Amino acid sequence: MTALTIPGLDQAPTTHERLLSWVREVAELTTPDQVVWCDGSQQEWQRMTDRLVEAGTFTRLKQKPNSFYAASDPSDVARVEERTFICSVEEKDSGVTNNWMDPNEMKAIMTELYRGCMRGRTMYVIPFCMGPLDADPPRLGVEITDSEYVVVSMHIMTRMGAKVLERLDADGEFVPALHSVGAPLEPGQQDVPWPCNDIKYITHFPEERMIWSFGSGYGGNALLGKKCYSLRIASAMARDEGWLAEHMLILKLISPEEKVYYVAAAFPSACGKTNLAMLQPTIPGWRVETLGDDIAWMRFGEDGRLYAVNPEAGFFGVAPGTNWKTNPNAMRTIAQGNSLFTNVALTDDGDVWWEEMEGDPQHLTDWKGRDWTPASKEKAAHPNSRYCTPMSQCPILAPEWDDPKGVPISAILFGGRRKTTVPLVNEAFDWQHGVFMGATLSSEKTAAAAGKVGDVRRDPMAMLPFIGYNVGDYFQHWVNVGKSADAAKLPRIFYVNWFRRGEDKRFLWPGFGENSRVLKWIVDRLEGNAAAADTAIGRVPSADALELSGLDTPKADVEEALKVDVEEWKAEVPLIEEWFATIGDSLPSSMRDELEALKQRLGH
Ligand code: SAT
Ligand code: MN
Repeated sequence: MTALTIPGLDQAPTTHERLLSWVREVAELTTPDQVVWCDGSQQEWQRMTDRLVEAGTFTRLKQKPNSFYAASDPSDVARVEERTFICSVEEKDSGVTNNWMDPNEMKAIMTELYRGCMRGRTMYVIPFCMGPLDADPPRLGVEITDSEYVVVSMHIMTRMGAKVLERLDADGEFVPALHSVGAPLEPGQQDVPWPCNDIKYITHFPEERMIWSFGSGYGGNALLGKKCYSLRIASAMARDEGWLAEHMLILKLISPEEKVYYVAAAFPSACGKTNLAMLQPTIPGWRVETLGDDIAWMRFGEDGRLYAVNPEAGFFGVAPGTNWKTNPNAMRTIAQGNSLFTNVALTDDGDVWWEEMEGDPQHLTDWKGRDWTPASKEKAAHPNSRYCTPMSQCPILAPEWDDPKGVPISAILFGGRRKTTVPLVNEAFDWQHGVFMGATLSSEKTAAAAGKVGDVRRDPMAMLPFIGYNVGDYFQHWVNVGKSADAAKLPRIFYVNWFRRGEDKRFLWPGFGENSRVLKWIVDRLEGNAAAADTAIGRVPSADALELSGLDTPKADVEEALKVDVEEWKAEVPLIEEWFATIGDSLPSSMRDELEALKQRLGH
């Protein structure tokens, strides 16, 4: 009875039966005041942003057109990994890297949380598509949310609205993604600028290809097309269908001879992924164009090569540290406006600021709404504050970024943040050895994360919080992908470390635009034009094999950055053994073989 009285519910611009019945079921459970079907139009953006300004969630920026500042609840600033679940039917299919609960048990708990949770709010239905709309098949989803912040963020980060519904009517399949901030309003109750709930669940049902999220408004917890769909659910789809869904940037490198190479690269957070995606080469004649900064879906093409598409349509980048020196192209992208900024600081003249940005502000409003001056002890912007900006505004966007075919990947890079042991660049002997490199990817914890700073943790393929199934099966899938292909057509795999330090703790390699020198060596390798020495851990260049002209760094430092120290690597072996032991029986035997082979080569 109640459902029939919810305004908007019956004004669905679709006849898709499964969608209609799911929307009705959710509306009956969550009892919103009204239902709105999102069309993705400019008018909708206008309406939503006006409403968010009125609610106090958004502050309109005076210095950037059509752009807004938002401050979250101080408790709702990041992904909540301990509240993130992979509810596969069998626990073993979730694996040691994920939290698991029986799907029926989880549904019972969350159904009670969802009951009446949209009271006093509007329920939005957002049809969206990850990746190009004319892909075959298009990867469609529908997010139901009670957050206007989510609606406008999805406008930027995904293809969404009426055009998606058209495809949906024709193709049928979609991933249902239910989201609520979990903050119902009693009649007459004043809303807060950032509604959320202390109880949070970010839940995935991989067999059903379904996502349920409750209690948080933050990006990765609430924009369900991103990590939830495009990595956790998509990795399970990819396993079943023989492709890869990875936490990788996609860049296009153009040589002075106008030869084009596409590179995909995986790094854990705070290791410069967005900066590398938009790199400005320091070596003359080389250019970089961007196709994506966070996620790559890779499928074999008819020619047997691995082709990548970026499922997203926007950048959701970490703001602090981004400036005209570290990432001029990100700065140019946001300067055009049409962007959202969350948990950064606000300047007195109505612009945004964050740590390490140019300028020397004497007074700001910090992300918690307090006065900030250079004497303040706390940072003005939260370390995980974000800009959300359309990719189409990126001045170095590759024109083929929206091509449903994707781009053929020539090299895959893995990397982490290591002070010692791991050389600047190192090429795998073959695909399986490259999978081993990815499977043992390691990075030091940064000050932003919990735990002892500098502690090395394994982050396989930089996917630790994003693998939607058992990590051992995931490694096996990577090995299988290599076996199913023509080895000569597979991307070559490299491991990079921009963060190695010398005796006095200084960085041995300058990073940023200078990383183009490493990219050049990599494509020279592909062309058979660059030397490398076989070491115990892989193929490593000497300093002479790198283009170093014009580099300020002393050659001795570069040599140090490239060094493979057998004693350091012998000390690394037990750490890898410990990591593999946690995976247990599902670890593929090929990964044990690779570890044994490494030990042999080290004379261990
Ligand atoms: O999860 S998000 O995509 O919002 C950001 C991140 O933590 O990588
Ligand atoms: Mn990411």
